[in-house]
Amino acid sequence: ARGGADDGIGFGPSPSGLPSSGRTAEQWRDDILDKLLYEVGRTTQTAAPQDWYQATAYAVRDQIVDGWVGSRTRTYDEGRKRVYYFSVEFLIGRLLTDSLCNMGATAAVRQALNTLGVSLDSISELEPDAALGNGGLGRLAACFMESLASLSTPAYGYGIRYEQGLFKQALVDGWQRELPEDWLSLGNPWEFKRPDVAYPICFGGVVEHIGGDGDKGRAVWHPAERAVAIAHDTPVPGWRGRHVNTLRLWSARSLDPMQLEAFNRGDFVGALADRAKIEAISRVLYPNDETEAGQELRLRQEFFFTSASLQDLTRRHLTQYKDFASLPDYCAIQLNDTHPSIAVAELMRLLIDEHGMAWDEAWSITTRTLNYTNHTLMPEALESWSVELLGRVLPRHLEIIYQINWEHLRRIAEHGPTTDARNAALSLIDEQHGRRVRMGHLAFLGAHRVNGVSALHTELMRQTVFKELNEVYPGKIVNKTNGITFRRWLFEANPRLTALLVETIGPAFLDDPMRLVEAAPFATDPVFVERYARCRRENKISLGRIIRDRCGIATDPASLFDVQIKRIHEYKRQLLNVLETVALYQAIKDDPGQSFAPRVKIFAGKSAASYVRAKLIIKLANDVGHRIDADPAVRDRLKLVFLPNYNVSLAEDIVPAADLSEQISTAGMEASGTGNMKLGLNGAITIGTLDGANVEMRTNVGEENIVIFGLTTPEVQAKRAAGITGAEVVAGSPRLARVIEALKAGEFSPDDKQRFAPLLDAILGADPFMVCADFDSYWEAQRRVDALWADPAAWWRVSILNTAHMGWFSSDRTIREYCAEIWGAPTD
Ligand code: B1H
Repeated sequence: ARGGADDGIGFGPSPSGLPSSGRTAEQWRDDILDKLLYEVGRTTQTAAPQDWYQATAYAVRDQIVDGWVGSRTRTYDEGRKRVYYFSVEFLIGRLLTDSLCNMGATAAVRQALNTLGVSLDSISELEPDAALGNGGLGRLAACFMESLASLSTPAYGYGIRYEQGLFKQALVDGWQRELPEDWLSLGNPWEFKRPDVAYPICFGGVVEHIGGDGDKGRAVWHPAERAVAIAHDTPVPGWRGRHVNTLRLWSARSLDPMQLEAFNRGDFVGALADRAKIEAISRVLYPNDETEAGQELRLRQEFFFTSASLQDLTRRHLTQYKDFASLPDYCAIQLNDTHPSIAVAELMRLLIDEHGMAWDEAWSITTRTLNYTNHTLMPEALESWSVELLGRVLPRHLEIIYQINWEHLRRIAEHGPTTDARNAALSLIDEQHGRRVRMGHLAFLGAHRVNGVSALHTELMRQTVFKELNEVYPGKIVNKTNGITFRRWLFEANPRLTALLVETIGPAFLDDPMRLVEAAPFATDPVFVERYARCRRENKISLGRIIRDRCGIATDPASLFDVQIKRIHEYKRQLLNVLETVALYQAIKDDPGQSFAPRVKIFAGKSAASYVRAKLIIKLANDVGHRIDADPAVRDRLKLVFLPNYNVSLAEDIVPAADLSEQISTAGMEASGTGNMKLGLNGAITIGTLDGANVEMRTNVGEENIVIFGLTTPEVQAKRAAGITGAEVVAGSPRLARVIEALKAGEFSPDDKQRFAPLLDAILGADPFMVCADFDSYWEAQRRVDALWADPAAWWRVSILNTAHMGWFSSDRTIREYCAEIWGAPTD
């Protein structure tokens, strides 16, 4: 049911192979000149590249706004159910190229700018990445927003308008340094500030109980502090610009510019300090990935955006539908991990205290409206708040949580005998670690559905963290395997391959990703193979320029580009990859005659600022890279480069140029992964463990088209239980032993021979991430990769089949599943 008169855009074929809107280059030229003069206040004579970027963005935005208004009207008039995606992170990246792609305007705008002597590519690069997220979780939220719009599902993304996004990473002598990210310093042409859309957000104070109903009754909260949340809206156009949703991000302001009373008393500094404390809420993104910060400011951030969003959507619902009983029929809320899980208590509070509803009805509405996605089982990432902190910052919410827990444990007791141990596992309160509220448990109880993000991860949720809750609420946990938007990760990131595919199998796959499978028969067609390989080569030349500019290292596009790009984490095992690089270096030096594939190992990724071991892994990769680069004996056969400041835009440059995709986490630890899908879609062959969505990638592409190695999840569990140390493993692996020896001897850190001792101690001891245990298997898998590389026909067949079989990993498929099985929300 795609196409039709209502979109106002007559998409037809264009030279790039992508559809184009009906707007001509002349029309765009007029629009851009108009914006340059009246929005930016510059003329063609005075315009700097930044001004051209702004003018172009404003011109494109105008076209988006028409669809935005139309989408909102349709949602309202037709009484369509709305989806609300609550996420403390949205890792968006740049919006100009994305908007142009979805509006079908790339070719015409490029041409319009050309006639003005301006290059679209160079002004696009002036746009700073909106980096309001850390990694996969935040990027997933951005892909989902794009797919929701592309499927015409009415949706709002709700989050925080951080003034500073994820820090910029610099490498100083191979060490990570964090620099502030001022993405808003030159303005943001995509957002609309809504000073009139503002809600009070309260903290602290005391609670007064009014009326009857005991602990389930109504209360009045007398807060000690009040902030104001102000909305900033960014339109999110879907593919072909037909439907446009809203990303609404909140910024914090103090209630009155300066607390007047203190000001009048003469306490200027005190008044300003209170203001600064409130405005700090939306100042900066916490740079942790999969580690809990546990600080008061983080709790305030989480409550701030959750409360504002709930106030906003309940007001919208009440305005349209007049009462709350129908809330679950017209509104589905998704909690992206536990970060917004205070929503369970806040929605209860709004319904009971602010709107006078009885507890039981409020609970029924809450648990039919909220849903929760879990993204990790790693203990250090499972959020919990101490009762002391929660009671101080959100006293009324702590009461509500206690009451929810009481009702929950009472219901369990009614359903038959139970034990203390079982009750302790089921309780919202963890008594083992000094009385803490388990936010995952709270989200679970408050949700209609709880989902994991890959088949394996969901099964592990049932067996581990939510084992007891799953027994009490069987069927509540469902799986929704992650996906990625093909618009950004294929059409925009890889225009060469996209054009080739359109030419070869026609444009149908642009709207139906499963039709990529029609490329499969061409995997053995010499003409197609040659053209596919040429796309890759050109992408590698482009990436080679970036590597040369940023790392000062020349690369040969004939080498195998072996890529590991993601946050730096011990469980993701960049260390395993570096150790294998050292082993390969030693093997090449031993016997230069051996036929290893010439490789460029490409790393990129940030470490949390406080994650000492991860930062040391970055330093090790850099030290190994420099050593190899300085050695003429291997220089043309092996290189290791570490590209600084990994972000969405750099990913868009690396992904289309990758031959090999490293997805080598310890089995059972990567909930899904999404980089694996981006790289596979662009034809990189995966070397990986049976972890996260790699498992489903193997099913989709076939075992013969993926290189799997290493311990499986049950084997990891068994090894761990057996308590075998890394040192024992090394004793049985001469190759690994030699690598360890070289590192111990300081071969890669002659200036500080002990530098890497902490890394070695960790893997030689308990080796929790099985780096030693998986080393030989990984080495052997890499040699299978070498053998495949030596047979170009076989290599390209596998590569093309990866592209052809990745359709299922479109986030459109994921979102359709959420709509049908969790949200009851419409598509199209
Ligand atoms: C994922 C996180 C995460 N899982 C806590 N958990 C954070 C947890 O700031 N924090 O406190 C930030 C992030 N991120 C990732 O989610 C998984 O590791 C990936 O495997 C998965 O693909 C991704 C999206 O589901």
